[in-house]
Amino acid sequence: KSNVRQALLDAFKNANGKFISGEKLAQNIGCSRTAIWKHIEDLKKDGFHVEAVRKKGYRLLEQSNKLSENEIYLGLETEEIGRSVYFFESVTSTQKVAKEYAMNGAKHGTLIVADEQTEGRGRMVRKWYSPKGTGIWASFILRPDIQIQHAPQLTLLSAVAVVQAIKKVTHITPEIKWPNDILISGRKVCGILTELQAEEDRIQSVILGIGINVNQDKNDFSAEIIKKATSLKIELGKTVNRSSLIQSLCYYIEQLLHLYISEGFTPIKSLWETYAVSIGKRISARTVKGTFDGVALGINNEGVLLLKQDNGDIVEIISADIDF
Ligand code: BT5
Repeated sequence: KSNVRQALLDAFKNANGKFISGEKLAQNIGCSRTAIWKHIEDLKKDGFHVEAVRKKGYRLLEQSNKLSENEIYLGLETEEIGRSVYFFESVTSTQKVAKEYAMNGAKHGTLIVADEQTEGRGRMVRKWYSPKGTGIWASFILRPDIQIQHAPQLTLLSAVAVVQAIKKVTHITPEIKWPNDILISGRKVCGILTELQAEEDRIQSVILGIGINVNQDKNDFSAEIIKKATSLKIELGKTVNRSSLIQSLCYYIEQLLHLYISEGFTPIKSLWETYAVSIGKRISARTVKGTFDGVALGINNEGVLLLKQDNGDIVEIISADIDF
């Protein structure tokens, strides 16, 4: 990535939609006006709307809805999360790409985003539909200094981050269905997949996969999921800017991670509980050990779901699909 381009984006960001002259840009960034002009042409190719007016200079108009590394970088309010961002037009799965980057030493906060996934994955061997140009298909490489058994807490932390980011950008407050579904009006708008790479009992990296349905229309969903899935556009009635949502997601992940590292899981748990749908309700949990029916009491400090069966026994559910 070119430094000039980055500096240019920063300058536009600071100008807040006002004009800056080519001369001033060249001076501040320390390159020729021709170089500025060339980089502006590149930005336009990436979908930025840069307006050029004689005697006034350049200004950046509203953001485009095309994803790119620079589009995500512009407006990022974080120190670590998303600061290293890699964008791909099409990949098999961002989880796969992120794992390779993690193995090659990618730093904490590195973000892999794709416009399309051809083999997007859910938990187990389930499929995650990731059609082109409509959603956020993203994997974060995290290197938190925590013990392996606490890793499931990161899924819950991420769910809170997704809820807060969606709320910030759309003013809709989604609900969390334990452990990893984000719902709006009872339909799934986002799924989260947390995968670990560990050695002995130390975490090498956590690959946090987040899939958000953003701009799909109703008929964009396959028959398999049309009844249970939704998108932000369907719920809001208008298109949502994906870059803004990614930036917001980075922001909340970073904030919540700071909170988690400094104060532990307790504050994350209470945030999670304010957004959770199933607590206090009768649910049915399908696990590898069979199906358990009862009332969901809540989560414990490990992020494990507590289910009270009709005979009064309390079962700890570590991983399951929940019906209610
Ligand atoms: C999940 O699994 O919900 C985790 C999904 C994680 C996707 C992200 S995208 C970026 C990263 N790269 C990947 O390859 N994956 C991650 P699970 O709880 O197992 O739910 C999977 C089920 O959700 C499927 O069996 C379908 O029923 C349903 N589903 C599939 N695609 C969907 C979509 N786009 N929207 C809503 N539901 C969907």
